[in-house]
Amino acid sequence: METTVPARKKITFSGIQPTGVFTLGNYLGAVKNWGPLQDEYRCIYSIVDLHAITVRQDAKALREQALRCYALVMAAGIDPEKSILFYQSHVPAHAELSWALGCHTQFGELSRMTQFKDKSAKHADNINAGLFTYPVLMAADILLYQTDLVPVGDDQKQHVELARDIAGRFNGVYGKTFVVPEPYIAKAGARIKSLTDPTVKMSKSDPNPNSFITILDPPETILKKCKRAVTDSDMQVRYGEGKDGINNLMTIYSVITGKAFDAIEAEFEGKGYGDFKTAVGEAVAEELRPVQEKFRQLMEAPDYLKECYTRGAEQAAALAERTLAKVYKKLGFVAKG
Ligand code: AQP
Repeated sequence: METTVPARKKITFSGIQPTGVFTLGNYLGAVKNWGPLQDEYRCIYSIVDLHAITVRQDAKALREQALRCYALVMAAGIDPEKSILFYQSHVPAHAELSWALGCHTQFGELSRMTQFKDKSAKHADNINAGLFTYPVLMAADILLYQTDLVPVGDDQKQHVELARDIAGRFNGVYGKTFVVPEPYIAKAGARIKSLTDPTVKMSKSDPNPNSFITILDPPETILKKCKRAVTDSDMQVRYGEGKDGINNLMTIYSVITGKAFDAIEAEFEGKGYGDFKTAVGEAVAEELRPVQEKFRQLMEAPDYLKECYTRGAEQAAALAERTLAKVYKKLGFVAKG
């Protein structure tokens, strides 16, 4: 009798840093896209707290943010029964593989990373080695799980490409060890811009809170931030060159409502920016309402959250240790007795 081997479900891995309450940028560019992948893929998602300390953090605030971040990811649609959701620091294999991969990554490659250049400019008083080797840890995060697909915002594309290069190089030297992952970048919303300077990306660690909308902002704050968003003096809602602020608001509105840019232009034909900004604010508030509601419920169930992240770490560690053992063997380390 012929037996058919079921195809292995493809694996996705992605992470988010608990460096603050995540923003509309993190949500539209990454986390919102994670949920729909859960039925088709074996999804592995991590709160990447090891990455967060590349920038100086207050320990108490980081712990609280990390707990909220876990609940927020669940509130945004990640079901821990379907996906593996865990804290990076709970699985030591991430740091261990990072060391091994760091010994196979060139100084010159890391020097070219734009995030390193941006972050070292922003934190000139703390350009630490971790900030420099961040992409190696990210490569370890991805490669540990034999990941096929990495759903990220556009800003992380360069890091995923480096992970691909490292995987290819390691496989070339030691024989097939890692799956070479592909970035998975949403067509729309992959780079949401700051509301106060629409030439730069919206970031949760931006010192100006008016520059971003957080997932937990109340509707009146969202509306206020949208109304204050920097635009231009053209007064026409249309997507075009030199209209970064309006382009950004149109992108947000389009990703949330599913409306195409020309439909949005028609909807606001002859209307001022005030009406448009109000519509964007209301759409964002409505989109986030169920996420905020679910988040509040989860935060009232700390034991349940703990159960989820404990199980998540066990599941992740089992997979990660398998890859790490394979790597150590290929590198020539003596096996544990
Ligand atoms: N503005 C953005 N638009 C679209 N996607 C974005 N992402 C981040 N900002 C935007 C995506 O969100 C995921 C998680 O990001 P992260 O927390 O791991 O780190 P980050 O990219 O450095 O995000 P922030 O908000 O700018 O954090 P801080 O301020 O701490 O550095 C990633 O998939 C990212 O692409």
